[in-house]
Amino acid sequence: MRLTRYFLPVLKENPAEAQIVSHRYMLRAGMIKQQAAGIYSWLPLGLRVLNRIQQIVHEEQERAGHIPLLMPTLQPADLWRESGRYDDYGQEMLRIKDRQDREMLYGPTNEEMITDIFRSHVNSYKDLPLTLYHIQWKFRDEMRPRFGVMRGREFLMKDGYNFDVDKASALHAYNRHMVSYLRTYERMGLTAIPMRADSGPIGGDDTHEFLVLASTGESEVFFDSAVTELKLGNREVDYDNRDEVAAVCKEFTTLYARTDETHDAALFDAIPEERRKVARGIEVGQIFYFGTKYSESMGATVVTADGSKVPVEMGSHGIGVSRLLGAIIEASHDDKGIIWPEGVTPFPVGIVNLKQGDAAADAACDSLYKALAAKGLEALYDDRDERAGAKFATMDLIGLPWRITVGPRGLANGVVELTSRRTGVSEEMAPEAAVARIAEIYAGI
Ligand code: 5CA
Repeated sequence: MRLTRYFLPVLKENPAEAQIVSHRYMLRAGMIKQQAAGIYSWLPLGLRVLNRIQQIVHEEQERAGHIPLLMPTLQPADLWRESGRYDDYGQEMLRIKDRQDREMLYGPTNEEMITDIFRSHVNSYKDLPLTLYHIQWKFRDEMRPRFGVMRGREFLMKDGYNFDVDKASALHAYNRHMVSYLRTYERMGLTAIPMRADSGPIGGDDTHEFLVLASTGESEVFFDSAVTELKLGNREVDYDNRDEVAAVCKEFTTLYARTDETHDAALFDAIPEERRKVARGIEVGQIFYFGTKYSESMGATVVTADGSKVPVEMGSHGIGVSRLLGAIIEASHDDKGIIWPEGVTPFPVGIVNLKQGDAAADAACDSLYKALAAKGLEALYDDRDERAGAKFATMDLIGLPWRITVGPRGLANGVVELTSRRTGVSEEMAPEAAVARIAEIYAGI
């Protein structure tokens, strides 16, 4: 993408309404525009990252054997009357009437609708296990929408629902979600710690929240610092193997890590003092096992192997897709701007032409751009007729992890400069070597 042909409305000034760094940088980098409290347009750069995050979520869900579908944002109130949540949900639910005076709502979550889909089409244990998920916009009329996409009213969520014949199978689904989430967050460059949590209006016995540590997080968290060292890495996990999946969950949930809702001071005090940490965290996901809470009230049953009819065992599992942009920026930035991890960056590399209009510099940039494209890497080429300083400031603000700087002086010696946004370290090399290096960096991503 050539910057002169793109739409990147960066702001020079800090927007007064933004209290935290991620909100500030998302506005300044031209990623989002507020349309009403907690409701945003996603401008092209923001949309690119949002799409990248969705792609990673899809890949990891499908790897775990979970199946995508798409449910609507608007739902009939009657479904929610069946579970009893239409009245319980309160003012957070946006209630709408259509022209026939039928009561509708903008879905804050989809337990009722997915249970309705299930009961319409499945009635035998032979069709289980089944986990269906979607990535869809939600609306919660939050009392205090704030911090940009972090606590929106309209926000994008991945929500998945498992259906199983018995509790042991449903707990395996819960564990599968935990492992797939760990991998999802790691691919986004995040350390998200599963913490025992409270189930709130979703209900249920077992629930974990995934928290990214950040001083601006809304939750207070208590943990053993050793938990932050745990990594899933590239290990292969067989999602059908219950013991293997459970062992990974055990590894990640044995050390003490809880939110303030479930904090137990006695257990916490038993941790060696130097490892006892109190901090703040951003909740980027939550998984729930709630058994037959919805299947009983909504009549979703299956016939088991011995011919008896039982309510299906369920759980629901969410990832805050749009919130993740804020969380990633909170975890990865400096005073010049965002530093995208390679896994989610809107463009893999930026090209800065120090002397636009100089025949050699223009030609070198064009050929770099094409060579990168030939390797499947779309560069953002700053081809504006601007000072070098302004071009660097834009690149630093929007946070592409790698920058290739091209100028007449370097070209006279046959080199361009490759700079890491994270370390600030620059290296001179031939243009072909820079392309090869970028290709190598992104090969496994
Ligand atoms: N049905 C369940 C799981 S599918 C559910 O709704 N869970 S939730 O309430 O915990 O939401 C899932 C995730 O969505 C949260 O962990 C959080 O990351 C994100 N989320 C919740 N509310 C908001 C909000 N107002 N703005 C942005 N993200 C939010």
